[in-house]
Amino acid sequence: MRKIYLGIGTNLGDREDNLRGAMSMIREHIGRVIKISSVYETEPWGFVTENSFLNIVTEIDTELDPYRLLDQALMAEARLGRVRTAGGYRSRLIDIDILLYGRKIINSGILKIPHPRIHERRFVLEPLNEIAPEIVHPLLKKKIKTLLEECDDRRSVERTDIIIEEEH
Ligand code: PH2
Ligand code: MG
Ligand code: MG
Repeated sequence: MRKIYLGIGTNLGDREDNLRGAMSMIREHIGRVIKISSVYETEPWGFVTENSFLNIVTEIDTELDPYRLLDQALMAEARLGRVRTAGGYRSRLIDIDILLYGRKIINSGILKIPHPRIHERRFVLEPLNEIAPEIVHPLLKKKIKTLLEECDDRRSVERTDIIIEEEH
């Protein structure tokens, strides 16, 4: 059983509904949900669009190995209606990214763990810091709270009152 962190983002359609759909796919196909961050309204990073994002980070216990996990994340995105096109970043209904998989490091053509841009993105670091400030990035060897302090991304990241799931 491994502790993993997934980053989830959406900037098209009913964004709250997309986040709820992603969490229910994760429960069904990926593992046990341990923690979910608040929902953050975030400015697009790396491309220009009118549509701002909602982002969350979730901690999961999974029995899937990293490649099975990747398959399941891609399948969940597809079932939630995501259509992938070639080229740069595009607006999307849902994106489910593997941020961390225990302390594992993987650097293959199709899978890079930790996610290579965690430390450059406030839309990832703010929610991750909310649920896991003390975990150490296995390559950068720094705590998430330190990466957040050192992050120079100044795009807006605002915590919202949106409830994705009631406590249970
Ligand atoms: N995802 C991207 C590119 N840019 N910007 C925000 N605010 N949130 C995202 O989830 C996001 C992004 C690529 O996956
Ligand atoms: Mg992404
Ligand atoms: Mg992705």
